[in-house]
Amino acid sequence: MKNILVIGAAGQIGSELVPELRRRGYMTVAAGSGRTPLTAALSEGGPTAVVNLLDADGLRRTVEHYAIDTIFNMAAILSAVGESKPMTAWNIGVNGVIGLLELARDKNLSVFTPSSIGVFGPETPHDPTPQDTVCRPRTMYGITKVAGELLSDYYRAKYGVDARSVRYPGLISHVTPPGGGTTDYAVDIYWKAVEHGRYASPLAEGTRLPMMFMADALRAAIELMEADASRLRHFNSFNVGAMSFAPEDVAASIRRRMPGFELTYEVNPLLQGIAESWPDALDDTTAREEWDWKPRRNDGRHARGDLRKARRKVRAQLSGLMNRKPAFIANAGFLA
Ligand code: AKB
Repeated sequence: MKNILVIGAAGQIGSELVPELRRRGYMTVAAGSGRTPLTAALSEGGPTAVVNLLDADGLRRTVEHYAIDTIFNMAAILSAVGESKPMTAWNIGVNGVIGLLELARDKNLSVFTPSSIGVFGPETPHDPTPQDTVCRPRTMYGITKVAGELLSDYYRAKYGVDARSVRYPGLISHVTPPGGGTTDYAVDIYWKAVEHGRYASPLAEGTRLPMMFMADALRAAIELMEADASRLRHFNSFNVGAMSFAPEDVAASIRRRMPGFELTYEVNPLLQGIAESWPDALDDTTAREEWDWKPRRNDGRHARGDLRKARRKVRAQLSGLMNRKPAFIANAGFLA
């Protein structure tokens, strides 16, 4: 891995992955679709490109121009949006991925396309969800992710393409808001806490989902791509766990900084249905064994109730958020 192209660089993961790769010394081209502008940090920190995942010729030209050897494909239509735009989800998640794998086959590229806990469904064991298990999702997002995993393994077996991936849980970050995911509440709740002092959760009390802070998510992607291929038996895709919590757990942690914070529930049946079909927690033993995966910011993944460490992380996250919104710090008086 030397010259890297990050597709979807303006998105939730891409916008933090690019600086991390550059910090680690990789020549990294930040590629957006042109719809969402790249942040100044991305465009001033190194080369950029406008790339449409579905434009094979444009993608090829960018790969050739920068002598790219590795692509991180972070373009995605998340679970909730996928339900209202199934064809777009299919185009990005399946047609985009197979086009990329064809290019990788031709140009001898390594490819990382994230998978998700969305590959699981109601028949999957939920706590913890094993590595090799039933993958029968009920969302278009999940279907595209299963197809992406299978296509990636197919291109690896048939054509020797170095395609690897992890199944991300819900990701928590404060740099770029996520868009259209079922786990988004875990980010949204902080913004609403800061802005309004209250939050109406679209997921019901007790809805526990696997979650991960962005720093770990970036490490998972980079460490898997740096891993010695001869140690890997699974390639697409690895369960990666960190922690699990429900809306009331986040609320409790926010209240430690903001005692008046109010959590109510306005359950969204679509999101609730998706969340109930997903794991409570992930068994990531395989990733730990094959490439030494270890989350740095976890809370004892399976420990219901004991969220002491998670709350510390949440407070740190809240501080990060407040650093971005100085006006709200003053208004809310958090730091008093
Ligand atoms: C979503 O909620 O759609 C994503 C995911 C877990 O893949 N955050």
